[in-house]
Amino acid sequence: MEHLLWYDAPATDWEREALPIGNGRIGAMVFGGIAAERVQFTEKTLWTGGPGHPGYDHGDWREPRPGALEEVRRRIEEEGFLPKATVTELLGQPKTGFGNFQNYGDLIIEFPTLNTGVQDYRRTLDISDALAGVTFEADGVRHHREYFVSHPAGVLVGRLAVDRPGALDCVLRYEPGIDEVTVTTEDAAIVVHGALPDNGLRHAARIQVIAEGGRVTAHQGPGTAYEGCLTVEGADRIVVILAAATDYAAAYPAYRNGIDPSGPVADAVAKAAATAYEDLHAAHVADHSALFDRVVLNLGGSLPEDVPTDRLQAAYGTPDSTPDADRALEQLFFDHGRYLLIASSRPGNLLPANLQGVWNASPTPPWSADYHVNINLQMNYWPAEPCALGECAEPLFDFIEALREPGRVSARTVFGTEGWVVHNETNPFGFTGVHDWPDAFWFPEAAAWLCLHLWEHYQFTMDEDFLRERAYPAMMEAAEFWLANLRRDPRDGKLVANPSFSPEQGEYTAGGSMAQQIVHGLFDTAVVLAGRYELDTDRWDRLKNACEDLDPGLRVGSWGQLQEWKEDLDDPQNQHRHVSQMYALHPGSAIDGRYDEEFAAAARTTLNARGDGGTGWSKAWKINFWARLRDGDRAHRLLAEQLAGSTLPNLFDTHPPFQIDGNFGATAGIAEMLVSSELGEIEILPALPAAWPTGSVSGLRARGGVRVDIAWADGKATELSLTADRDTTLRIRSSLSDPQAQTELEAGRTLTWKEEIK
Ligand code: FUC
Repeated sequence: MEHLLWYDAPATDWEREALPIGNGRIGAMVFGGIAAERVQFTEKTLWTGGPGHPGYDHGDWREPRPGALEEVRRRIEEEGFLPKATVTELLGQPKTGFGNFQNYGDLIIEFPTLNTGVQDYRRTLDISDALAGVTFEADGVRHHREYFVSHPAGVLVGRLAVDRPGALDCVLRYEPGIDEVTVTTEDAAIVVHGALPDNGLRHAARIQVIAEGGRVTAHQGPGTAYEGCLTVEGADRIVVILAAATDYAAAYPAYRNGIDPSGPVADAVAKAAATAYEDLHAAHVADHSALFDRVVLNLGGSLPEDVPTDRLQAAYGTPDSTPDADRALEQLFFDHGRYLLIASSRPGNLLPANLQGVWNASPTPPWSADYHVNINLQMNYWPAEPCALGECAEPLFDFIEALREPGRVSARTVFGTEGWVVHNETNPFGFTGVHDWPDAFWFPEAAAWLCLHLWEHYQFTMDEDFLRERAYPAMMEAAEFWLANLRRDPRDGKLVANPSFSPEQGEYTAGGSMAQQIVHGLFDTAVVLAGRYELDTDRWDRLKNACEDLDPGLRVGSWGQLQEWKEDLDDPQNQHRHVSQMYALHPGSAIDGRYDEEFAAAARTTLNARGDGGTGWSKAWKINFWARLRDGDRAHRLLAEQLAGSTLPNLFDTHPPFQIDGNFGATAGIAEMLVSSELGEIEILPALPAAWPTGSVSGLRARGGVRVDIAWADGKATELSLTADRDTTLRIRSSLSDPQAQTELEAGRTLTWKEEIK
């Protein structure tokens, strides 16, 4: 029950009501319609744009622009800043062939005889088993439908059953979400294939029906009443298997694997169709719950049995709710974020979770449902490590790897230097260059920021092979880019990024705070790694020297704020959603919310000025900020703002529109309120709000490769257990342990502290 989203009516609205299922690659939204079921689906690599689209250029300058970058740099040095429009004209160019994530289409299941006497309707999503369900009674017959997308089997599976033998009659058809699709039938399957007109990406899908009792007929066209449909008559139950794939490959420059996807799709369907439904089901549930069950959170609430999730969410924080129900919804929201990550990002996926995870019903979704890397893609992966879902971040690591080659070309073309780069947003086809939207296109710091996710993975797992083989090369190449591109600031001789642009704010300057903080974070880590691997002492020296001369991007301004720019230009009235100068507090760690009093105070001033509003993802970020500032009540207030004002009835985060980063950011924020693990110290309940006096959490992960289990009552920890993967020594900050002592943890052995019973 505590992991159940449920509703008492079918969904009519894709964004607000339909319920998401997915295996990271195939995403589907279940509507639960009575006389017409709609299962809208897509495949993560089904994208327009890229090679195949005429004139695709990766965002790299089509013509050389000798002196353009130098002119921008020089004028910023001379004039202090340059207007957005000027820089865009000098350095930007219109996007060509960036593309959009596509909607593959709908599986529609019509029930011609089903339209009267419906009662007892329920539509559910069990996030602990990753099962969507629909049950109701019609004309005395009980209907039960169940859907999941299996990661082990690589297919979507549906089972539709009735409790009166032979009472199931339906028509299944496919409605394309893309153009120029060929739809035929064979045996008991709808067979779909084609190539996107935009870029020639080949795609294939297959929908097979296996009936128990009754008869399945595959209708051929053209001209027949059910052209391209499957009809089922007099069945007891049917199982539907759906597979989809494209010939996309995450490999520059062709981005195609050369394999007709119809073959693999037919194989996957045949294999699943030869497996008993119960076995598919059991393998799916085991696979999902092995990840989902790693973390168990209890905030002391319980879901009221008779209140559906949409009403629970609508009542949240109002007199129509109760503290008990509010706590239960907060807990559900945390778990739902973990569910969404498992459903939208699994190892081997070729692409990470995009702005909508793996769910999309439009040929032109907002922001293309792309990979914005000025915060959004990074936020998607904030919960991965603390919530023990490190392997769900594999597609992100693969994506970073795949960006290096095109990113190298962009570094050479736009900057004339070594290293790799990616700007404000990217696509599956290595769009690492620039475009020309003045408010947001220039953000070469994104590569460095992405690399810090590799470092985070190491910190949480202490996986030395990963660090040496995957993190180190990508980070060093990003560091090379910055070694070649930092400029000495004539104002004070420090090294700065020039031009730099604080996401969606102001004009172009040199040494904007976020740029400096990100590069600083990268260099700090790169120095340690270069020293450790001793592969290149020259580079080590250059990095050490640059680190010393680098402007850290941390300044307190005239009204006590954390400055967004090197000059004191901040407007106290600015309430914009991007609070980029706070990177050092979160996700960076240059500002420690406990010890760096001056900067922590400035961060508070800035956050107070920006206010508690914003888009969904902005509120989610602010939960994390306040957690790092050790203000649990304020973090909780932001969570409440997000749940009440930026959450849809199906619990999708809304920017608006639906944007999944806010779901992930909030889940990460809740974890951050419960366990912090920066600077070699694990702090227990660093930002516990008064609203959560009693509770427990188990299975959260801390840096150093440590599992953390906590129980608390009256706002204080009553029991704490730590289990390290490897021998390690840490400082533990909790009311149960001596904060000054270093604690030795032995690999695999659990150390437990308990409140003394007086
Ligand atoms: C950034 C944000 C917008 C939106 C977009 C996808 O540019 O400023 O709010 O989240 O990414």
